[in-house]
Order: sequence, then C-alpha cells, then structure tokens
Amino acid sequence: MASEEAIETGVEREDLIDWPKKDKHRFLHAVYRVGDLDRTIKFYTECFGMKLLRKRDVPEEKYSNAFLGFGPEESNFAVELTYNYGVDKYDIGTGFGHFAIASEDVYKLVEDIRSKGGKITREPGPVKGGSTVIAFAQDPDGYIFELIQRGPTPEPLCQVMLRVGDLDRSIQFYEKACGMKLLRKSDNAAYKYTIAMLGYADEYETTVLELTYNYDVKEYTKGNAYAQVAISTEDVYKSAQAIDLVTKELGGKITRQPGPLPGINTKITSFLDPDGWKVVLVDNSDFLKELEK
Ligand SMILES: N[C@@H](CCC(=O)N[C@@H](CS)C(=O)NCC(=O)O)C(=O)O
Repeated sequence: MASEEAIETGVEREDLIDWPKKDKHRFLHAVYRVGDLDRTIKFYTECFGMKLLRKRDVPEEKYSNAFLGFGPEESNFAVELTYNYGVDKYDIGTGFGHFAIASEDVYKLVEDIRSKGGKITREPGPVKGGSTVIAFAQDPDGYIFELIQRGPTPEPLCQVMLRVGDLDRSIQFYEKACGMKLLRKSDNAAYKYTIAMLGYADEYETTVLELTYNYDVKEYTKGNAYAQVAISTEDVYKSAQAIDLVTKELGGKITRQPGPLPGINTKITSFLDPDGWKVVLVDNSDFLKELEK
C-alpha cells in the first residue's frame, strides 16, 4: 500500500513538473503604477504611438486602470497602468530596468518624442558593445523605455527588463515555473553584464522577459512603482501546484492561492520569483471573457 501511494505521488509529481511546458502561455500585460493616468495616456499615445485599449474605474477600491498597446489584447501585449486615488508619486527602485518598443527608425522616433516634449535619456546609436541601434526615453513617472531599431514586427511592445542577482537561477525558475524557453543568452564582458531573453516564441515576433545580471550585483531595490507581469494559463490550479514545487527548489513563493478574483471572477494565481519579482498567471478563457465585457 505504502509503495503504491509513493508510485502514484511520483506520477502526479512528474505530471506537475511537465505541466508548465505543456500549458498554453502568452504574455498579457505589464502592470505598474502611475501618478496621473491622463498624463501617461497622452505621453504613450502621442510619443510612442500606442492606442488606448480600455479603461476601468474601481471606486470601491479607489483605483483606476488604463490599458494601452499596439494591437488588440486578444493577440498583443499591453501595459496596464494603475492610478491609486490621491497617489501622485512612486519609487521605481534600482531593479526595474525598462519596457521596450521596437521601431523601424529609432532616430526618427527620438525626434518625434522630443518634438512632443518627451525626455530622451540616451541618444540613438549602436548599443555599447554591439551594433543594434537603441535609445532610451523616460516617461512622466520616470519609467525607462528602450527604443530598439528592428524590422516590422507584430509586437512593437517587445520587452520587460528586470535585473536579477543570479541569472542561471532565474533562467531555471522561469523555464520550470512558467514553461518559458531561453531564447538567447549573451554576455557583455566589457560592460560587465549578461542578459537572458526568455519567452514563448521568437524575440522579434512576441514580447519577451529580458533578465539582466550585472557582475557581482546580487540585490536591487524594488520600490513601489512596478508591480508585475501577467501571463495566461489554461489551468491556474495546476500551475500553482507546479510553481509551488519549483519555489521549494529555487526560491520564490506563491503569494495568492489560485482562485477567482472577488467581483470579476477571473481565476488567477500569483507568485514571487527568487528575486522577489511578481508574476500573475491569469486563466486564459476568463481573460478573453473579460475583454468581451
Ligand atoms: N548595467 C546595465 C546592464 C544592461 C545593459 O547595459 N544593457 C544594454 C542594452 S541590452 C544597455 O543598456 N546599454 C546601454 C548603452 O548602449 O548605452 C543595466 O543594469 O541596465
């Protein structure tokens, strides 16, 4: 009897370990806080060419959201801005890196941003130690947007960059907990950093998570501005069990047990990665229903 139980548990465990790779995932949106929703909507639509996709006000909880991006949320990544009533300033911390926008002409984009009063913090030109043309713009709350020159793409909102203290541990975590693929890892010894691109498809076609390790830097501050990235799943319950196993091996923890959100009924689960970066998994069909409303 005891051995039968052990075999059954072993099978279940194998099934859970395999689940994140079998699950159907997609990056849905990055969630962060801003001090003035209209100011950011104006900046992103005028300077970056994003579209305002939807807005909602939740007065019971004293916050509003605005979703912006380059295409419909059914197929494209979006930013979910959160405005908390009465809070006009946040601390971005040192760990959050940037969001990125791909453009066919970064020089022209920079000119346009400048002419609309936007702030450029790094002039366009080849990335240090490489050839890709990049620039950095800063939004009204201080969030950095890397502008990356590349050919036409179905997903211009192409990266969320976060800094981590142990790159291999993070790669393993996102592979095992979220079923991501390591798309590229590149070391830039001259500038003392290594990056890893993780995601679900080609980095030029979809949004990816870019993790940066700066040599010898193990910890960063998180501030209170950037919140999380949301990823779709077919089964929040099974995902949470799988993630729980991974956190026992690599660190991190489940912060919200799987289940429907009060009021909107969308099933979610959320967790922290080993560096404390938050991820929320959202039931895919509930999410699509939410968009229909
Ligand atoms: N120390 C940097 C390491 C990452 C990094 O340097 N990334 C490249 C882009 S992949 C960059 O920002 N280069 C700056 C430049 O070329 O001016 C950080 O933590 O942001």
